[in-house]
Amino acid sequence: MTDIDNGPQDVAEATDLVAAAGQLGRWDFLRYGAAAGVGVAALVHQQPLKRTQGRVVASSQPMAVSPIPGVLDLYINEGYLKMVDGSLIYHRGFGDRPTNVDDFRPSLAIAPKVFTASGQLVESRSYPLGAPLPPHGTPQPYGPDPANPGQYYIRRNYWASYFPERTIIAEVGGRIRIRVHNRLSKPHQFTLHGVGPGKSDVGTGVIDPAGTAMLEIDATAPGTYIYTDPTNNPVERVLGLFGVLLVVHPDHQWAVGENLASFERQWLWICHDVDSVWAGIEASGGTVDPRRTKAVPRYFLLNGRSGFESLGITTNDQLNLAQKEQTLISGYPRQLDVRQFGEGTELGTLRGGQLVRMVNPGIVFHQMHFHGNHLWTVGRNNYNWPRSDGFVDPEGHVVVQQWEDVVELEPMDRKDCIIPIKRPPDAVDAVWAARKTDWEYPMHCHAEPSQTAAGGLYPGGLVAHWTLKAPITGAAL
Ligand SMILES: [Cu+2]
Repeated sequence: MTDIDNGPQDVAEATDLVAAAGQLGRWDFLRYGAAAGVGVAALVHQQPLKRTQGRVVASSQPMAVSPIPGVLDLYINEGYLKMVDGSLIYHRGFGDRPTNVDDFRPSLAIAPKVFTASGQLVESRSYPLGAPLPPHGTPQPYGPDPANPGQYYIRRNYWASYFPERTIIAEVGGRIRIRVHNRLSKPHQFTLHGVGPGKSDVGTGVIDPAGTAMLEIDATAPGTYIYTDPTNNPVERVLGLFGVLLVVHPDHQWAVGENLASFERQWLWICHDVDSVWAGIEASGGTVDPRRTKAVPRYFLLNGRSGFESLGITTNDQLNLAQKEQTLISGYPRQLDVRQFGEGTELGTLRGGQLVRMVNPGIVFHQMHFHGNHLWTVGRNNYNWPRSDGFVDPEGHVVVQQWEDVVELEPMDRKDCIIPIKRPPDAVDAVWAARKTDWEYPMHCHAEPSQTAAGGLYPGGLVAHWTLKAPITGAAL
């Protein structure tokens, strides 16, 4: 049995969609920002309602469509996900393929995808495409740094980074083309927050049950963006309808942007929290009123994992490896001084750290606390913080690049931070010289409830760690 049913009706629909793509007059057609040179079009093509069975539209008839080259198909699905304590909790999500509520492995998040500047859509967990993959997620050094015992030169513009599920990467110059299929019984939407002119939201608008809509927008401004279903805000987002879009300039793949912080590799951390009461209301056909039923999240996830699963210490080697590749930061110690940030060496290597893009599509205020090294925060919500002449914004936040022990992450926040991967300041010479093993440091959230699962299981929540790698045996140190 296959998940994909290309019955005659589906083929007809796909043909219809392809035909429609060439004849926009048949579509409801919205255009934003043409004057600004930002080509944005939301194309909404409502299909007739399909046979309804119970509250799930077409539950016995998955609606897989024929792909259109360069177009990403997102299926709004529902299903149950196992939390860190074994509980099954109802979720919705933007999936890669149509699955039903009773599917053993529901598709509620997409494998990472890349829209290239040349117009291709490529499925890839790593980016830049074709760059060498860091073994176990750890970039290997160029060689020892003779002037700094125990430290290494790191490679500039070399290693790829791994990305978690839900990631969409778009290269500047390319076009983001997404076709969204609503397979559920209520209306939904797909919105890219802040990618439009003047950082406006761009979305499909309402997609009725069994409907399909197409969203197209040029990738123009590098940065980190959140996509969600804003319906009944924030309920659908909390139920799982969210993800992250990275827009990257193909000429600056190892930097936040031109003349901005360079990095060895990057990490995307997507925070999320799960309210099982809300999930239960929606699973039984109700609609959550977030003012009447106050949110009480009971599970807190980082890149879709919590607790021992997030830390990669399970009996599942594949899961553990994926956590090392995409979540658990690691690197070799290097000499780094943020006053000469991103400077090179005579060997063409980089004195720089690694970039952590922290993103919070959830509804909890997080306080991400790193042991070992502080982080150097370089921007928030695609506003690059200045290195001098800082200011205090209307909410009281200091806006200037700075060392942060705890990185505050409000709902819908995106923070860009450089983790320096350097010798910890409290490691005295004798300790540093005696170092033989990897040093692992916790990352936890100081909003303590987020460290639990199911209202008490500790530390079953949003946790991670980062690793300062041990000296390489045989290296000239
Ligand atoms: Cu701590």
